[in-house]
Amino acid sequence: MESHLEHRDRVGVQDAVLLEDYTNERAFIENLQKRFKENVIYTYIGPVLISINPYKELNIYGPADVKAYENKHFFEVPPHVFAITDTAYRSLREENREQCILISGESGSGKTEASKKVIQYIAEVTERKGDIETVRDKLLVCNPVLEAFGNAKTNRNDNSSRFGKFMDIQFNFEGSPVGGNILNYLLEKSRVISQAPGERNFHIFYQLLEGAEEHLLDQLQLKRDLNSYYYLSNGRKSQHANLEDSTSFKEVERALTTLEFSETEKEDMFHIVSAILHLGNVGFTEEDGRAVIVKSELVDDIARLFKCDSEKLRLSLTQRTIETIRDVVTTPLDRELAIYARDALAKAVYDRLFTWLVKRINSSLQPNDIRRNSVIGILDIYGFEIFDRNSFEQLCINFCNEKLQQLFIELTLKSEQEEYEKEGIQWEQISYFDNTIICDLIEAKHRGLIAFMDEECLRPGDPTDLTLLAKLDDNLSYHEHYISHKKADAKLQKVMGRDEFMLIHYAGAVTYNVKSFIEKNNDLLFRDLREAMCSSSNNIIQSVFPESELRSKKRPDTAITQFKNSLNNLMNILKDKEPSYIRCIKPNLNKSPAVFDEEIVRHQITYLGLMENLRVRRAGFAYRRPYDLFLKRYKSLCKDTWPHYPGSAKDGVQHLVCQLGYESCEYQMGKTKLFIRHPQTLFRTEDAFQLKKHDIAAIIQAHWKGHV
Ligand code: AOV
Ligand code: MG
Repeated sequence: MESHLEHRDRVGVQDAVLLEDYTNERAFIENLQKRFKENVIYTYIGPVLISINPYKELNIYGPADVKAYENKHFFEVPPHVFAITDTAYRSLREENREQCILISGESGSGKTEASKKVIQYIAEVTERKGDIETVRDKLLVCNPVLEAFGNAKTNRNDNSSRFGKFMDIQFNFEGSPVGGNILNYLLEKSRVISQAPGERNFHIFYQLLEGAEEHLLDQLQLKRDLNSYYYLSNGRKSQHANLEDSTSFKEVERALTTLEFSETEKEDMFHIVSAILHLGNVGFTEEDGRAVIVKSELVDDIARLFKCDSEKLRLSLTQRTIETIRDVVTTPLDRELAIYARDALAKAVYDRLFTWLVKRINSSLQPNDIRRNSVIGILDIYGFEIFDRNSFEQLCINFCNEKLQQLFIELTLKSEQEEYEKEGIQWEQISYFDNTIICDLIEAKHRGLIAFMDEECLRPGDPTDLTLLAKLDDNLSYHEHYISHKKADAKLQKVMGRDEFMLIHYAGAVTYNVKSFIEKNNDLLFRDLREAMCSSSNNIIQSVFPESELRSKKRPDTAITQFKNSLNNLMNILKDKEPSYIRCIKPNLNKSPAVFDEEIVRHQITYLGLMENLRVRRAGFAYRRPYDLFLKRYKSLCKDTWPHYPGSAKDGVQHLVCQLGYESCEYQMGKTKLFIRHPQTLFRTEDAFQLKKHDIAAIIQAHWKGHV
């Protein structure tokens, strides 16, 4: 049998707090690498789970694995996403504490996959009967639908989430799932009209073209040829569809059925998707400064698919009506503006369709019983992104990651401190990088980047992307995390464009190009287009383009302000819950299962603050166990406590640690828990326990042999 020590040599330690030199980054990475080589992708820092993307299917999520983690205490089993989930689920059931599982890491590191494992685990360990079975099935099929409409291939990840989601699973008092709810965050809708080289549009377009039955395609007037659609090809040769596109479409159709979408709803959805594809093919020429639609029949087809007034749609693509206090003025659009209007319509319709879809799924997940249920929320958002060219969308995505990092710092460090206080234990403060300074740079009232951006967007006159940049440069260059072109050193100036600014994020420096910032932030849809959509009799379009919107005179908040508000709401939701953390890391940039690129991993460890996390965890007491659990596990190591200790668990543990020869500086007795300073102490105890278990097993075996 492999000894505990030999095992440790081969697969490393399962909790980084057990590393002898916990300040040594090299040792920390080596430990992860050792484990990765052995296909062990999970490691802890105390209660935080680190997950390294294996980029291959591992046989660790089967029914036997679920069983192995069910109702087990965290430290009795190897690190796993199931262990994190089981702990959260038990805390919810037994202590009635609301939970959230926060998954972070950069694009392609495995967040979405981890979130699916969490749901899978919960689905498998809960009862299968009646309504609960139905809820369970529905929870499991939300993902394929959301991913079809909200995920796309990017250069970082073939299945990249282009929206954020916070999914609640609601449990009744017995701990059975009775419903769910999804909050969605800012979909990257610009992808509908164009994609960076090598990237794709949202999966659903390809799935529909590849996987739909002939009669559906006929009905939607679609051809099975990706290159026929400008929004999929951008004038280049289109990306090929994947083999999976067709299978995924079948899966989406089945999922919609499970979620109880009606035939009409499905039909309405696919009509909209198809109309958007056709819309991209509407071309314009220009006569006397007026845009003229090249193929007018195409607009008739689109109007048929949108079930809207064809003449209204045609006009809305070529003219613009502005209502002033005194009168109504209609002006023709030139070719450029007509293209802008067409694309704005495609983006708006897709974005609203996505929001409708989430709402519709939510209505299917609503629990029958409206009594107060407790929830486990799972947060899976788009990871931190640094592309060659970063735009408004990356600014929003990276801001979101800053907020999450801030929450991580607050909750892990704060909760650590609180626990010491609660248990009456002394500890020393550890310094760490607090990214609040960057969050403030972006979101502070009146003087943050968002405030200046909105000010410029809403300014009368003619704000442009460049006047916006000038305003940001003027007002923010003093800040150490904001680098303008002027402020940049000579080397940086060479690579930074004059239409760019740089933010030093917690995860690295990102250069943002301001092109289209104003347009994307204003997010306006000409009134004529909204009117055309309001004339639709497609139920979905009717519900997402209500007539009341036309009557409202109030200008909606800008895109980034809406996003900021929804993020701050989310932070408030999360703060009330007990958090668990999964920190995802990608081992290389090539999606390769065999390569552990130390530099790439080191970078992520740095910005995720994992070394600081480890130092904080170790600064005080690396290990802590409730008295009863510690006693239960190790009572066989002391004759006074074996098989039962007559007094309190705390006294029992005191006996036990004296017997084990713990020095007084090595541990402290808290109110409910034993705190152990150095992990080696616990190691010695665990080794002694393993030996004893082995001995006892041998004795029992010998005993039975003697009987045969
Ligand atoms: P992300 O959610 O973190 O990126 P994903 O969860 O989509 O990343 O993972 C990217 C890909 O890595 C998946 O499609 C799988 O091929 C592979 N992968 C990840 N985790 C595992 C695992 N546990 N086992 C096997 N393969 C895995 V983004 O959504 O881009 O930020 O916006
Ligand atoms: Mg994802």
